[in-house]
Amino acid sequence: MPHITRLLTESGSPTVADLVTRVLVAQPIIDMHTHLYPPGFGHTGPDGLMLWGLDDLVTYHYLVAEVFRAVPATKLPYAQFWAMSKAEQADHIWKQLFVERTPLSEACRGVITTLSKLGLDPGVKSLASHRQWFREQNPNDYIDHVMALANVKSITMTNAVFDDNERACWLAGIAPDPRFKGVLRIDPLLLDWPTAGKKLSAWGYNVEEALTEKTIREVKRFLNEWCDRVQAIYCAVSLPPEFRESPILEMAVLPFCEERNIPFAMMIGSRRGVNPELRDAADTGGLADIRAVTSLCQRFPNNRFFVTLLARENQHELAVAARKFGNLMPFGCWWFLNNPSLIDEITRMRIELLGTTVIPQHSDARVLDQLIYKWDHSRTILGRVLTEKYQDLLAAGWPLTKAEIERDARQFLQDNFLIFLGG
Ligand code: RAT
Ligand code: ZN
Repeated sequence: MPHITRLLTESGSPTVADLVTRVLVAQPIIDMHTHLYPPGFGHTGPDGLMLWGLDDLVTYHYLVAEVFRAVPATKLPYAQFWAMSKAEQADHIWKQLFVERTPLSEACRGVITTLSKLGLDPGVKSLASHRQWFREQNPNDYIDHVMALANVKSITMTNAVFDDNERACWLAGIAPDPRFKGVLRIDPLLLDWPTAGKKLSAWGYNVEEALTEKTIREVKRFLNEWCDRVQAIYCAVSLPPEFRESPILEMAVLPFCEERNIPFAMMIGSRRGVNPELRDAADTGGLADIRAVTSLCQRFPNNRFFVTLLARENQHELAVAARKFGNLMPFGCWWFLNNPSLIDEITRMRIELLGTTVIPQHSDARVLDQLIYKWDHSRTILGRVLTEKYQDLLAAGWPLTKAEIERDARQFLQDNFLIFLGG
């Protein structure tokens, strides 16, 4: 089989799996959706938007949900948990999920991977010494350290411009940080226009509840001003499973995106606040209607849509929809899908239907340090799937080269995003 010989000669690698792993590890990532911020947004205290370090890592909302399974609210009432300091919450979670139970869940394993890769012993019974290590880190330098460990080249933020705390930071003036790119996140505009409209009025935009021409003009002025302020590379929203259509989206947001030549990202399937006592961990997911996506792709051919859906059951139809519409880019395995078994299944299916023309993953990291594990785990799974696909291709007679594997890795982990952004 000459092609295999060629692959081996070029790479000097004994197996396709080794080669794929090496290439993926060496490929820098552009992370297209996170909830991370640079230190200028505050990096300590309850209002600091930059989450990083041990206590933020261990009190990640995925782990808060899990600790209330181990110790239900009948034993530790929600109010009592929320009244604890962040360090106390972290100690409680550590004890329940890492000391008294085996940390088998993906969110638990993530903490273990992260600590190990930082060179810290993950097997400790108390967090005290690690807490001290994190206290000694300078947040700005630590960002570089984490990005280097995760081999992430660029972090895309989620700039919630209707959030009072974040808005105040921007208005006070934020020095641009070249490591972070902005995204205009506008959920309230689409989910609750009457309330969002009142805010816009209070901020000096001349809007009425009825979507008159003047109101649409003013909504676009708001979007344009904030797009400039956050230097947004795309505009984004998270929508409930019931989402079908939205007049303000079609009349104001999509025309604005087209004029600015930026994509619109839709993350559909989140049902907010099913158990509000859990706060950030309160949400669940539900089945979306793919026709909400295909109808927009069809009727707005000059717009580009990044789309991720939260229900496992929607994944196949999303990939099929992307075969019909070149202005639709499926991305990531979102939130409750960001687990190895589901990433494996979804990535495999997407590659079978779409080849290399998909963005297989984003991190959704909320805590800086999570970049380390989210990308380590996802790279491993992408490597596993690709290895199998390359082996099938070799068996079919394709003369695979190392350069092709490198090109694929670059397309999956950065170029597909950049090219779709650029239009
Ligand atoms: O994955 C998450 O952390 C969720 O809480 C959400 O933030 C979600 O990713 C979103 O962007 O709405
Ligand atoms: Zn998110």
